[in-house]
Amino acid sequence: MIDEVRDRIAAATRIVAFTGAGMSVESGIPTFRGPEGLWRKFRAEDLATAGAFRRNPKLVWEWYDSRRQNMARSEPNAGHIALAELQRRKPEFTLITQNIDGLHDRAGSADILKLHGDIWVLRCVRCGREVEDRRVPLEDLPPRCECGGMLRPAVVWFGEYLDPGVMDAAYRAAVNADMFLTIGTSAIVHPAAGLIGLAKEHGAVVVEINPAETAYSERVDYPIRGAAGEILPQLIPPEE
Ligand code: BJW
Ligand code: ZN
Repeated sequence: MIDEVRDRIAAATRIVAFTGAGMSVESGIPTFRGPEGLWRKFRAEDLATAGAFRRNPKLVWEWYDSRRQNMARSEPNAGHIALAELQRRKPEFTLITQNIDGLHDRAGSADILKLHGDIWVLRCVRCGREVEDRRVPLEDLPPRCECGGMLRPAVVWFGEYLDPGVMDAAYRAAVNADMFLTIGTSAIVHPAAGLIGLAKEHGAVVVEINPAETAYSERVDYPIRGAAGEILPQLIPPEE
């Protein structure tokens, strides 16, 4: 199956790569779901909400700060690097990620559609100002804006809307794709996961790269069971 998919990628033009937390596992960043996804006995679903932040901003910030520290120590893996290389070969390539860790940027990918925001950007809950802040660890939690308001991570929590401009661009890329790679996502969080079915309905060949089955496995054309950092370099080999 790997050889066939490699040839199809080489022949495709409008390729979309859609990535989730599994993309960064080999960089040392845990996924959300499964036994590794717990942080101090809290589930992501209990922490990644505006309600949790209102009730206990310090607790939610401690979670984000500990993740920022881990992400700052991590490096892009061979999978991130292969996707950046694919973009250099294919002018109509689009990278859509659910990840907030910044590893695609650091691997050299451009024009990334970040559906769930960016952990390195902070937004004031009072005046809305956004600032990039890469300090780890942050000194005082929660961090404060110049206006005195609390800063929050500029990420998308459950029950919050995704940026409509980013989502529109993602829908357009999915509808127009001839090849759609879904990589390292459990495909249960919407509206992001809906992109896979949308691409399929509009004629894309769908490839899934994941060591485990997902909510979409039965509907994809090529389910490849394996780790992103091992499979992607095989699908996107160095050019002769
Ligand atoms: C590997 C690997 C290796 C391991 N290589 N792979 C329709 C139906 C039902 C519910 C809804 C619906 N539409 C909307 C909802 C509600 C909700 C939702 O989807 N809930 C579901 C849980 C059911 N969605 C929302 O609330 C969204 N907003 C919205 O809909 O707004 C409209 C609205 C407004 C008001 C009221 C109602 C609706 C927003 C969703 C935001 C998600 N945010 C998070 C946190 C971001 C910030 C942060 O990081 O802290 O985004 S949650 C978390 O899940 C994060 C991820 O991006 C997202 C997806 O997770 P992902 O990436 O798939 O990770 P995992 O852990 O699930 O899977 C990892 C995979 O990797 C596994 O499959 C492994 O096997 C694999 N793997 N090693 C390759 N080496
Ligand atoms: Zn402010």
